[in-house]
Amino acid sequence: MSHVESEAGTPDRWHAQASTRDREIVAASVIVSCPGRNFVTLKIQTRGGVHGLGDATLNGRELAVAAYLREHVAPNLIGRDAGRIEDIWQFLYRGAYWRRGPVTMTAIAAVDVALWDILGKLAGMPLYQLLGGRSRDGALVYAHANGRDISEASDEVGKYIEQGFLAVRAQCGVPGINKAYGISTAGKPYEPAESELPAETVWNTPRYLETAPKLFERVRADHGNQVELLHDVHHRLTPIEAARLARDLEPYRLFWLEDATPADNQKCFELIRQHSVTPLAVGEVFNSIWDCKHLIEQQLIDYIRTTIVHGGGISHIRRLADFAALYQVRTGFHGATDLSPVCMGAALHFDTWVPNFGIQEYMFHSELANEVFPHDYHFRDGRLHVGDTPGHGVDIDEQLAARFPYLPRQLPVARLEDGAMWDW
Ligand code: GCO
Ligand code: MG
Repeated sequence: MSHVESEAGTPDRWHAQASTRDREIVAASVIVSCPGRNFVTLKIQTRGGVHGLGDATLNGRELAVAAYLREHVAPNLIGRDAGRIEDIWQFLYRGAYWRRGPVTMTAIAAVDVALWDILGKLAGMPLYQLLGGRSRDGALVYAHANGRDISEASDEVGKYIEQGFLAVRAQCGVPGINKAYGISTAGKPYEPAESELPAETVWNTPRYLETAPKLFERVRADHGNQVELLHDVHHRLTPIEAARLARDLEPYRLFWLEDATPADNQKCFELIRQHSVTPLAVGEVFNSIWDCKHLIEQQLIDYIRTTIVHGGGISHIRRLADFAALYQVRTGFHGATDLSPVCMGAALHFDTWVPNFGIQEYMFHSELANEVFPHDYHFRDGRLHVGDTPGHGVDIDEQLAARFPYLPRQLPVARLEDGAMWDW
């Protein structure tokens, strides 16, 4: 299969730098590596010697995406023109017959981001420039503060403020709960996928509902009203419980309350909205514009968190962001450490351009992960700033990556005290 046409002699820069023959995809390889945690990376190479990278990491289900890419996607890419980003997206989405779902959309995202990266390198431009240029100097980010109890969590918030963060997410342990969501193991950065088989945690809603407002009362008392505060419920409440929490938190003026109830049935958010003006954020487990259509159209949320990596890449998230803008819903991309620096780089370029930007989640990657994925974005004055490297500005040291083979790791599960399964 070949899509090679002759465009020799065309004078403009694009054609001067890359004829369609140079843009032909000659290789697509999947790199699975565990520099502290598992990452899946797609590398696409062109005949002209340019390569692009896309993140394909789906936490706890990494090898499903790796196999989807290796077995079902890569053979379809060989011989295609890397410049036909939209057509390749449509080919992988419509052409596969089986649409949507986290595995498919993560695989499509990896291809899409790698192609945008190639386009940037060919054009000699950073990705934000290709999207339409800068809308802002840097992307406001929020850090993760957590503690075993309220006082430890509030101290952690203080440490991030000292480091220059303007927005901090706060989570704390709940008395009587053995492992509340978001709390790290003794001094280590928070990483939920810690064991080969899922850790079993226990959940108690009444205790949590009692603790969370006290946490924010204390954080506001300790740190004042300047810092933006966020909180993640991680899908644990029923709609009416979520409504109560959202109302109880109103005095502390949260930037957002995240995943207050599972969003499978989007109408559930109507109940929360009827009772509270606390801004709501949803979407890290969504993978398509269709997953959030009702929430956005009915103005049931304020921030959409679907990411570049799990939401079909730049091409699809751009459609989602434009749709959300019609309803004044802003972006707030998921940015936990299980999204690789490749995703972070792409997300930051998007954040730098997208008019309806809200905030970007930012958990620090380990030093080792940063060495495996050298990048040019950096934190300054509460914001992340992208560089002007052509493409998304993130590369991979394949030799170093090869030294850290895949380790099976799964996310925890939650059960109620009587043993019944609950949402983690
Ligand atoms: C967040 C998320 C994470 C997820 C994790 C799952 O808001 O950062 O909820 O903590 O649980 O990314 O892979
Ligand atoms: Mg979350």
